[in-house]
Amino acid sequence: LPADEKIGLTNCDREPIHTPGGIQPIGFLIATSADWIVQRAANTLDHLGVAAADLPGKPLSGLLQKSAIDKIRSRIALLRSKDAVERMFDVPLVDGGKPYDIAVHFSDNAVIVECEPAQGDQVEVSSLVRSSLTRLGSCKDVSALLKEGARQFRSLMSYDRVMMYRFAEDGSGEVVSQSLAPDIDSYIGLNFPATDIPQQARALYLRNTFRIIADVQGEAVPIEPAGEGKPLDLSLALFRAVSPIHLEYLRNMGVGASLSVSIVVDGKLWGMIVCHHDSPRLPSFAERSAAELFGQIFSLQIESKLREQISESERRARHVSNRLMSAAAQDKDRLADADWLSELLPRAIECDGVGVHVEGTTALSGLAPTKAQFMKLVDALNRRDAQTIQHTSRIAEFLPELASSNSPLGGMLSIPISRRPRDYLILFREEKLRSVRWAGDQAKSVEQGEDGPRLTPRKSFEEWSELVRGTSEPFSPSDVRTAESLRTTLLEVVLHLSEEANEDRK
Ligand code: BLA
Repeated sequence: LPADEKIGLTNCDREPIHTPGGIQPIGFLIATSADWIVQRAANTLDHLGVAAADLPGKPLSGLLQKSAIDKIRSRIALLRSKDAVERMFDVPLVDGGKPYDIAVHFSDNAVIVECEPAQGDQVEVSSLVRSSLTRLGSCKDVSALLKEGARQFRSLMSYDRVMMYRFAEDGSGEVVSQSLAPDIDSYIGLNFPATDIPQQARALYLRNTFRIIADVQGEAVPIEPAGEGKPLDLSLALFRAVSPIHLEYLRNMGVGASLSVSIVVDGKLWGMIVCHHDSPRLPSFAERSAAELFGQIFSLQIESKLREQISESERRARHVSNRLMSAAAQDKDRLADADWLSELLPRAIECDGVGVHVEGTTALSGLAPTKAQFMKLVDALNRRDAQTIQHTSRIAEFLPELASSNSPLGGMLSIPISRRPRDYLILFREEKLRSVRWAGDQAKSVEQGEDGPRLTPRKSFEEWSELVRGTSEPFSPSDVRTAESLRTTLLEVVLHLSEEANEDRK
């Protein structure tokens, strides 16, 4: 960001993090043209004995031995898509020199070659992944998978803190499970605003599912030459230098190094496995491959459990629908029995309270507004489209007086249950802030950093609290589908009852 711009909720996502102009000094980087002429380079002095600034324009063959270049070339031939990265282990770059691990990929018209000293341990790690994946196989649902996943990932990668971070629709997120080394602070249940992982970062993590920050104190090494032409796009580069804003955030958290792996479900960034280490940490190339593999398989497992969850909730919704139908057929007053409804309905659609308004009678149960407020809500619904399901995660949109009243209500979903307007079944949800657990003092509170006090998890939480005050977890598309089908059932029941009433009158 330009130096005079203050960090805020709107400019975080304008930082061009894919072209930072530098790398983390994990190894050295060379960008070449298709005919193997070096275009740009970084950090080559320690590794090849030549300053990066002296390399542009020189052929790669003057730097690396032929066998190494042949290997790289054969790997490049394997790159099938523009987002693919190919790797090779233990390659001696110069005659008699130390072996390097190498990653290659395309960036615009350049080939990017990233080389780092080999640690040579790939075999052992891949068998470790296998055993941790076996444990995951026996998890029965998403929440068990998240818990066990954190535990397995920590035993695989040996970071001090491993968290499963799950995104909400609006890009904010929550730490939903964790595994900690002894004496490490807990972040479980903490929620953070979307800006903590801004939009362009989330987009990049969908494309490149692995992010490593080896040392939050480490200085980035510039890519030479810096000024000429389009900046080098490092979206897929492992060594990509880190946003200074994010580095400060991590330092304020007391973190020395981080690693994160995306959890991608149905093509969307569903969450991330986020790891912290107290001190700098660079897992070996092979360990990182294992982490990526773990992330891919873990994502598939989450996806499949979520599918099961959806069919299970559809099954429950059908069950609730049947119970409504048969109970109302036996006793039509049942439909005005809010206590019964507030026991039954949360099995189909998560809610904390229920209100019904049928044929002039009103009943409320569980978390609900006062009767007077409820009638105002019904009026407000009647003034809008009274024939369709309406819902909001901020009930004050319908009942403005709640905005300033410190009400525990967050969202509502209304199901019109008569042909003509006026009769409704309304579900209420609690304000999210009240249902969220805040680990409070456990998160390190850190004083003013160079970008202000904003960049700490605690400030983040406070800011997030302001954003979500008065709102609930939104009703999902699947909640709305369930509500539609309940509405159909209820309309049938009501229609049937009124026909019976007509029969009786004859
Ligand atoms: C990146 N922010 C990230 C990443 C995480 C978080 C996990 C991915 C990189 C990594 O693994 O470290 C956020 N980390 C968290 C959260 C927790 C955590 C929420 O441990 C909770 C426990 N960050 C800000 C603000 C800005 C910002 C205000 O707080 C912008 C002005 C930016 N975060 C930011 C950027 C990145 C980022 C730019 C991308 C870093 C990169 O990949 O270069």
